[in-house]
Amino acid sequence: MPLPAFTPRILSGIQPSGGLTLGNYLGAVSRFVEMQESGQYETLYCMVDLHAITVWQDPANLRHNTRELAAFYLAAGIDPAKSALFAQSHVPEHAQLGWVLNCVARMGWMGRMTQWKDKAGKNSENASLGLFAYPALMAADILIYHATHVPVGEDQKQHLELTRDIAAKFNNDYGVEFFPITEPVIEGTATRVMSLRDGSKKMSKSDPSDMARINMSDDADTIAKKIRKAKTDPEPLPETVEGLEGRAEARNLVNIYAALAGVGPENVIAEFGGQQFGAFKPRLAELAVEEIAPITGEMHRLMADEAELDRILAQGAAHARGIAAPILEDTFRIVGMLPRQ
Ligand code: ATP
Ligand code: LTN
Repeated sequence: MPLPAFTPRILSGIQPSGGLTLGNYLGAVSRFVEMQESGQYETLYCMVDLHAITVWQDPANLRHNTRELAAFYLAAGIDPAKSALFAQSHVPEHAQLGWVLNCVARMGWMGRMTQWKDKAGKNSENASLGLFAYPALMAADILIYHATHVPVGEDQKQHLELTRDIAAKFNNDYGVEFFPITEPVIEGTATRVMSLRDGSKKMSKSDPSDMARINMSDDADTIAKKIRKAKTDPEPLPETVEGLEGRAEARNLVNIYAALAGVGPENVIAEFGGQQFGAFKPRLAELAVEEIAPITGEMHRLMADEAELDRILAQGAAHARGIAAPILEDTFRIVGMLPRQ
């Protein structure tokens, strides 16, 4: 049976766990801005601080990182007049629905999540219960707004499939058509920006090597150095996109260039095909600096005015609660915690 029509609505989140990479920008925030500007959706973006504390966070750092992430969103183009921007913990309905969904999700589903396996590692007995339940809270982040679309990087695909399973099981268990079956939006040339040191690994803020990533806080010289030293193979760039097959590092640099320039990889190959990395890398560095430096500058400006940032976040949380509260109330009615209407 088709589900009722839902308002086209976007929710996405990033953890304020410190350090923001070019992967977060190209794979997530730049896409969030595009979707905000498309005018086709209501847009809500948050700092998922409840997710961040699934691994220990120093309180002073968490406060700082949450403001820094808010500044990043704003500097990259999230406009508080168009999108709700808020801290997840300030909208208590996330955690409240999270509990209900903990009771819908199955242990077996959670145990299969690759992020859980990666992050808990061999020492899962000592991982927090929150880290295990992480994807059910993520489902709540999305479903508390009846969000229809969720833009994320490729690494979040499995969590979004789980969100769909949780929504379908809730609907089925209670015989309702209440939660939408959310669509992941994993599009563009930068859905998986890879490490600069190893083309088979995701560029990550938690990589022990700082040379593996470009941080949004890196200055021009650091960015240029990291790109100059990025791992490549000895061949020149291929003449066709197909020629990137089996050349993970070359493909990654071409994709980063394409995403930064807002073109397809075929345009980058048309311009640089046949050239050596020695010629391509300085051009890539220039482009990266051109894109990142104004964002970093604006982040610093915004972070100097904490009161203004906090005001924007309070306004975002109030807006978000206006949507979330009636959906939580309906959920409680469905589950039997409030009288039927
Ligand atoms: P970690 O790398 O420590 O696991 P993370 O950066 O993946 O952290 P988040 O900060 O929560 O974790 O990620 C926020 C968003 O950025 C998600 O949508 C994620 O898919 C996206 N993202 C993160 N890294 C990349 C990457 N290398 N390429 C594309 N998208 C990315
Ligand atoms: N798990 C995500 C962060 C996240 C998220 C969300 C993304 C938490 N809740 C809701 C999209 C929608 C990650 O990037 N690590």
